[in-house]
Order: sequence, then C-alpha cells, then structure tokens
Amino acid sequence: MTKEEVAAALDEIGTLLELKGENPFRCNAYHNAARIIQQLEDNLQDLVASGKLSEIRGIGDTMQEKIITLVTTGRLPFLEELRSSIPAGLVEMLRIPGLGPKKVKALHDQLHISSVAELQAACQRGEIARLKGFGEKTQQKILEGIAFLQTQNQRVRLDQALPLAEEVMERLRRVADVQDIAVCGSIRRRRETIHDIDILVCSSHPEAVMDVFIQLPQVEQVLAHGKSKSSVRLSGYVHGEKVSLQADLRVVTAPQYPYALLYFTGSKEHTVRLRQRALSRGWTLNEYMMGTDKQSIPARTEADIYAALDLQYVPPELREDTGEIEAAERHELPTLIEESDIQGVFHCHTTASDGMATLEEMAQAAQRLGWQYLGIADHSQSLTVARGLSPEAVRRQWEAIDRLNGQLSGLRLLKGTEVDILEDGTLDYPEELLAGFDYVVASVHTRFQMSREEMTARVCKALAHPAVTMLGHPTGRLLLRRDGYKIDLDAVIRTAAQHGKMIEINAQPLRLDLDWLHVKQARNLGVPLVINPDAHSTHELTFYRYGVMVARRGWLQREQVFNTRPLAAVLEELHRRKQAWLSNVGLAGKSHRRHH
Ligand code: DGT
Ligand code: CA
Ligand code: ZN
Repeated sequence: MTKEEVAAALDEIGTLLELKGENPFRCNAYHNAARIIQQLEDNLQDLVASGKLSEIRGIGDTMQEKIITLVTTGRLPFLEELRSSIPAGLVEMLRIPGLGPKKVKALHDQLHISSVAELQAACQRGEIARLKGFGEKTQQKILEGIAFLQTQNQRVRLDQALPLAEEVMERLRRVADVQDIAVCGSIRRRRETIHDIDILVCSSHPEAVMDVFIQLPQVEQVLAHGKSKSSVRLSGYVHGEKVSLQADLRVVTAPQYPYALLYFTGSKEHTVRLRQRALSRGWTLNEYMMGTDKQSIPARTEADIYAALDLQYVPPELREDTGEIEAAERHELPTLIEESDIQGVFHCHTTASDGMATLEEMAQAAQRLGWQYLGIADHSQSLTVARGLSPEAVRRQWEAIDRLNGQLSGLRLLKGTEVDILEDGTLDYPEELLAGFDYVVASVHTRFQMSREEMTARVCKALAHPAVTMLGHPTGRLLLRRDGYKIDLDAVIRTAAQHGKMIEINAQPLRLDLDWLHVKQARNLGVPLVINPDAHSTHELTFYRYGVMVARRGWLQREQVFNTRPLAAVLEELHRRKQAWLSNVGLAGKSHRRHH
C-alpha cells in the first residue's frame, strides 16, 4: 500500500470509531497518525523495513502494528471488521455539513436512521425537530445540507482531479505515435471544481491509445470503448483521500487537433461565441475544422484560429464569456500573472499555533522555493482550538524570527499574525501588540451563523481598523463541504477599496477564497490581492500555485498582486502603512490632550 492509501485507511478507522462512540482520544490518535503518514517525507516502505516507524512522533506501538500490516499485506482485518459492523450510509451522512459523528450516532441509535435518504425523509416528517439535542433549527440545517450535497455530489476539487489527469497523460504520452496530448475542459480552464477529465490526443493510430487507456491501473470501470472516443471511471488516492471520477479520451488527427483542443477546452459559452464570429464570416467552426464546404482554413495552433477570427489569443483560464472576447477584439487582454512572479507569501502557520512544521522548517522550505520573504501569521489568542498565541508567545516568536533573520541568507522572515475578527468586529489583540507586527491578516473563524448584515458589518469594521493589512479567506467556504458564511462580498470589496486594504486569495485548494469572480471585481476597484497558501506544513506552501490559477481566472496581472513585489518594495509599503497608522494615533493622542 502507498502512504496515501495507508493514511486513508487510518483516517477511516478514526471516523468509524467515532461513529461507534469510542473515546475521542483513541479516534484522534488515528486521525493524527493519518496526517503524519500522509505528510511523511521519507519513504513509508523503507521506514517499515528498517523498523524506524516507532521513532516518529505520534505513532505508538498499536498504530505501528496496524501500519505495518497495511503496508506489508495491503489489508487490515481490524478495519474490515469495523466496516462491516457499521452501515455504510452513516459514513455518507457525515458529509452533510454540520453533522458530526455524535449526531449521526444519535440519529442511528434513536431513530434507526442509516442513510442520507432516510434522514431526509425523517426531516420532512418533522421527526428530527422533536429529537432531544436537535430541534427545529438543526432539522432545517440538515435539510439544507442534504440539498447542498446533492448539488455538489458529482464534482471533485481541482487539486484532486489535476494529479489524476497528469498520471493518465504521463502514461499515454509514452504510447507510440502519440504526437500531442492535452487535458481540456474545466481542468485546463482551472475551474475550482471538476466533473470529469477530458483528454485529447493527436495520433494516427487511435486504437493503440485506446487500448492503453482502458487498461490503466486506475480504471475502475470501462463505460464506453470506441475507435476515437472512450470513457472510463478512474479512481486514485490524492492527499490520502480516495478520488473517483469519469475520464473521456478522444483521439484526433493532426489537422483536427487545434480545433478539437479549442472545442473541448470550452467553455461552451466561449466557443459558441467563436462559432458565431466564424458564421458572420461565412465559415462553419466545429471540433474538427473551420471554413466553408470548399475551403477549410488550416491552423497549426489554437492561436492560429483566434488570429483567423481577428482575435488576440485567449488563455484557457479566461474562456468563460465574461468579457474576454470583447477584450481580445481590442487586443486588450491582460498579461496574466505566472507562478514564477510570486516572491513570497504572508499567511502560513507554524507549530507555535496549529501548523505541523517549525519556524525553521518553514523558512528552509521557503528558501527551496526561491522566495525572498516568508510572512508568518499564526492564530491569535482567543482561537484556542487552533492553539492561538498569547501576547507572550507572540513576543517569543518575534525573538525567534529576529534570531533566524540574523542567520538566514536570501530569505527574510516577516512578523505577521492571523488575528481573529471577534464577534463585534474588533481584533483579538490589543493595539500595542498589533503595532509590533510587520503586517496583520484579519480573518473570521467563529460564529458563522450570524445574519448577512451582521457578518458584513463585522468584517467591514475590521477592515476599517488601521492595523489591518489584509483580509483572510473572506467567506470561510470549504469547497464541496460547506458554503461560506453569509456576507455581502460586494460591500466588503468596496470597503477594502475605500480603506486601501488588500484581500487575500487563500490558495488552500479546499478554500480558493476569494473566488475568481470576486477577484475580478476587486481588481476592477483597484484592491490589491495577495496570494497566500495558508500553509500548515512545508508541503502546503506549494498551494500558492492554486492561488495563481484563481488569480489568472480573475484576470490579474503581476502588478495587481502584492506578493509579486520584491522584498524591498514590500518592506517599504508595509512600513508606510504602519507609519500612517501610528502617526495618526500619535496626533489623535495630542489633540486629545490639548482639549483637556
Ligand atoms: P465539467 O466537466 O463540468 O467540470 O466542465 P467542462 O467544461 O469540462 O465540461 P464537459 O466535460 O461537459 O465538456 C468539455 C468541453 O467540451 C466543454 O468545456 C465544452 C465542450 N462541450 C461539451 N458539450 C458541448 C456542447 O454541447 N456544445 C459545445 N459548444 N461545446 C461542448
Ligand atoms: Ca470535463
Ligand atoms: Zn484562517
């Protein structure tokens, strides 16, 4: 078994034990072990073989035994027994937002509910509202959660689909006579969630490619097997989670390839506009060609097709018919930001709060990424679930940062905080402490249930605070898991513009928050965006790449993203902001005294 599979098995054990009402410490031991295994940098097989597994912090004797069994035999009787002792529907019910193992267990024990469908029916009959510990509100929330699940069911996240698509492409690329290959559809456009993988191959021997495709080890089921098109159901493990989705493969000839690439990249809305444009020139445009019955217009690349239609080349991320055709007509498309433009980030966590890696480890990882600066933003004091830092702990971290900055070459650590925006819109540290940070990320982590008006006022009040540099994950959404809290984002973006505040594009692929559509809106109002990985481990620093994808979909150029600036410019800007705040406070203090 690979480490992903082992991690998924341990995680599943933790969840199943929770459903059985086991002691929380025992359940958490499995969840923690899963996380540790998944983030191992060493090879798991080697660790097992050399007997060094027990030296890893957080892996006890029993855990070690189970991991060894999984790695060496590929199965675990303990897990199999657990699975057969619990209805599969209970695990499914856990996907309903707001429904944890305790509640699921209560529903099963008291009403014998063992599937999402049974739960939905019971809610509709009003039975959940009458249950002790549930009530009318919870019943309503469960119903909304089920409806949400049903709309999201058929999709996976980009970070889950992309690696699977790449694995498949990697294999197909090596088939004889494959001249070109591309992933199309929503993956190529970098949408945040994906329904299926669309792969396009250019080859004059389609059968050979098809044969390899339908026999890939990741294939669970062959849905269709044709000469130039096949569909399969794929599955694999990504970050310890099992991912399963459909993949379509089409094989075309070299002259067809650019047309097919354009067509299958979509979006449908974008290519429909292109077809209309072709029609107005008397041409048909489809997935194989462009031209008239008598004469087709040859193209070697997609860019040739756009050029023939008198359009600037449109990058795939912009192909959503949200103004890109008009801009391409005027040759005014933005030069989009690229991964290599990023010079550092401002939001990551260390072991001081809920991160997995130390300050030193994070700094080394940032050096390996070639960054000029790394901003540390651990949680603030009231967020005890994430081990938020007390003011004393903050000061200790500042000392550690100063010390490390004295030793590091080429990387500068910046002192930041992810300060909680409290219920009333105030910040979770006193101003004297806030004044000691280089910058402040302000985020909401509690009391998601407020009304839209209250939440908007709460966040806008925080944005107006002069200590705040940027807003963190503006909606709190978790893709395919829970909607964000209710908030008027338009008002939040306007407020940010008014006070000259930045907004984060949280690049955790589970969040991608701010979303691309609002990124575009923020950009239009001149609000600077910041791409932050919100990393809780060294590996998660690489999440910044997903943030760049969102930024590109939001039409951002390098200049509109703060962390594309070099260190000197960043320091100057942060210094300027802090001086503006502190000198203002000083003036306010003086005039105060004069009046009394
Ligand atoms: P997804 O799979 O829901 O994440 O999104 P897409 O965009 O990958 O959609 P998909 O897989 O149904 O189709 C891939 C591309 O094929 C789509 O972006 C555009 C093209 N396409 C599919 N169906 C149609 C259609 O009926 N008309 C046109 N013009 N294009 C289509
Ligand atoms: Ca697709
Ligand atoms: Zn946060």
